[in-house]
Amino acid sequence: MTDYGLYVITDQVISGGRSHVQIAAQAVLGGADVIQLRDKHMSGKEMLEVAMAIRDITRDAGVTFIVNDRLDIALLSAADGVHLGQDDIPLDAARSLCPPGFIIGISVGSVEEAVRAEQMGADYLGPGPIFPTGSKDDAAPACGLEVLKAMRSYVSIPLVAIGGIKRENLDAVIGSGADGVAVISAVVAPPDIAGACRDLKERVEAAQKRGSGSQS
Ligand code: TZP
Ligand code: MG
Repeated sequence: MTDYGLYVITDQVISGGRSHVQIAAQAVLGGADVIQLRDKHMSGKEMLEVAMAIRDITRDAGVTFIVNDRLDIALLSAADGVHLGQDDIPLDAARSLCPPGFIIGISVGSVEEAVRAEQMGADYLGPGPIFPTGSKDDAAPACGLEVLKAMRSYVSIPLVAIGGIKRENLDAVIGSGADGVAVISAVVAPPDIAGACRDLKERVEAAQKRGSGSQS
């Protein structure tokens, strides 16, 4: 059973010069449960090297490793899974290339998308953006906590909420049915990435004790 509590997405644009690998290493130190490598600009060659380095770090620490968009890079680096958006390779096509147990996560912005992705066999969903975000160029308008709550009532696979999540609103996100929170700026922007992760992880765990997600 994969723990999605604190799901950290790497981003070299807002990291103050720190690389994907450095971000991942710090996030693992700070207790992240999942690391997602996300880069919209890197060459395949460079991304595979980075993915392999993050695979080593996460494997040693027992942390789940997911690659955004690039199923080829995920498979070649022996990542645990891939995260796909609504406009990426369709889930069934992706699944046909994956080994057993490979994780496929899907971004969803509505209850309809969430139900469809679950029916097609997604392992977890990334509902969002929950709040406004500056970390995704083409982000849809924020869907808010009400949509998250509605998704929770319609699907039973893990929900890893994303978009504008930080220490101040994290309790409400978990309290609305999320099993975990996916964050970029809340941990990648601060000078102390490991410290920011520790703080968020503590809060996720406390909120999980109070609220309830899918429990899966
Ligand atoms: N998908 C939906 S919102 C988002 C992505 C990749 C960006 C999340 O970044 P932040 O800084 O945690 O709002
Ligand atoms: Mg994508």
